[in-house]
Amino acid sequence: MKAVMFTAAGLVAGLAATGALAATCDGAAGLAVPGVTLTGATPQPAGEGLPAHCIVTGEMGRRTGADGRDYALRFELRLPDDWSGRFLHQFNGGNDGEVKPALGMWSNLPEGAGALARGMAVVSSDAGHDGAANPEDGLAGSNVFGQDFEARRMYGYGAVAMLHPAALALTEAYYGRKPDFVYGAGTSNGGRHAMVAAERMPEAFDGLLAGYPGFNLPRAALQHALDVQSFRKVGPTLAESFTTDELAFVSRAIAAACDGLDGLEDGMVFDLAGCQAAFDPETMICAEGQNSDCLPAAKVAALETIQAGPRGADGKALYSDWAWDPGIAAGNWRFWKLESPVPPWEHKPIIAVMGAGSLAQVFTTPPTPVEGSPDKLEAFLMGFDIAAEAGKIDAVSAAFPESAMEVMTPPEADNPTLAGMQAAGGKLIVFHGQADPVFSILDTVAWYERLGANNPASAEFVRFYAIPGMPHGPGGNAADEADFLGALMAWVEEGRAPGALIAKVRPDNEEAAANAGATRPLCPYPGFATYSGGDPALAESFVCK
Ligand SMILES: [Ca+2]
Repeated sequence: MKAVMFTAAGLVAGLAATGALAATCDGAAGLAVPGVTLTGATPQPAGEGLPAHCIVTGEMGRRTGADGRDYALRFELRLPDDWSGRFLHQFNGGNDGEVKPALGMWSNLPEGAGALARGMAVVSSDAGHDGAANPEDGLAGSNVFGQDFEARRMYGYGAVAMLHPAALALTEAYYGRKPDFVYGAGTSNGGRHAMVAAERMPEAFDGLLAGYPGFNLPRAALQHALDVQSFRKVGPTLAESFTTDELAFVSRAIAAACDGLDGLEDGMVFDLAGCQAAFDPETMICAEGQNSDCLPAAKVAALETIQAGPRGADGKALYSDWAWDPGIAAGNWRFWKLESPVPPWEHKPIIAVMGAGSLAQVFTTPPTPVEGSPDKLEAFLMGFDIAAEAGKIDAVSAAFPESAMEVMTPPEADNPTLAGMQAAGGKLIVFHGQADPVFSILDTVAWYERLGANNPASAEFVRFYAIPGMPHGPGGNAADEADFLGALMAWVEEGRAPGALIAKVRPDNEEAAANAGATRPLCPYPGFATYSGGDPALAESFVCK
């Protein structure tokens, strides 16, 4: 049987003078790739900054799970009429479970810098489960798939491995030739997918982009239990444990100790390492009789416990510690730590239980079925004995032959070499917000430093950028918009290794209003931007130190 059939006559209209290959959607639904069932092919006219393209939809691997639920990997592949010859696998965030539009666009990228807008073919999938399926049993909805091992495995690494060759075969069949360059990119859980792919599928990608990656996701989920248990010691509810004003005070205290370390008091702390040494949280404790611009000792202690990260019975870190950064005042930080809406209760007063369903049902073995109501989810986290139960993220059973850590993380996450990627000639760019409340930038720093120690040549194919003030994704008082994808393309295609990238304060970011319009260099870690004189709004007034 032929692996790829090219069925539609006239599909390929011909090569344009530029080298771009033109094609149309006619007949795309007739493309045949083993294991793929196509469900549609819809032409999309040019508009909203996107070129005319064809949306091919389909699914793979339909099956009934061990839990009796139906599973399939659903995807969409967007194929521009004027194809640049590039392909991008879009890795999605959260719990997956949804075929996000295959635009290859993330809000850190400047307008027009997304993959489809650049003429790339882009594929996106739900990673093998339907998160919208509302289970009638009342269990935490988007995490229910975690009770089926194969669905966990697909979410962890199986879906990318299954879809990637099939999507490439469809792309080749559509255009009549293979892509010149193959990319993969994502943020959060999608950044995790990228880092997993760098180790598990190093030959499949010429370039990978990992934004604020949750590459130790099960460990990071332990933090949710620590957060809830610590916050509830200082408040009757999570949302009341710290007020917006109190977190703004913490932000000011951090800035007072750290902002000037980079030579300019602009609310952005570029000297990440210097700040961790310079800031003493206990200076925030109210003196006797003081009741403003300070915090009660118990609240400072709660923050210190949270920032230290979860610990085992032996006192050793189970995940990572967390960076002090003024971005702690960002709305996104509060959203993730203190006021997460949980569908379908998004209109109710809100509690932070975002990670509860995942820790219960996806990241521990055996899974613990938890009802999806906010109080049940919070109760699960309150009752989770971190020191005693953390081992469940490494546990296996007959029904779960690989642990959550094995399924979710890059195999060498604790001791990376990226030797496979090095041999294959791939490139990897990682970026992470210093105030990320979901995945600690210090975990990414530790990973990067270990990589550099294990494999000094990694400097030739891996770059890491820390973004001051940025929480989990764009936001905060941050210059968080930069063309990471363009930098990756220049590295892969022209051999131009990325140095400082110019980042912009996004005009719609009200939290960065004080720096509206400003640009800053993002320096390859461990370098950081330092003010060297001149207009403080301009990146050229900074050098990488
Ligand atoms: Ca500064």
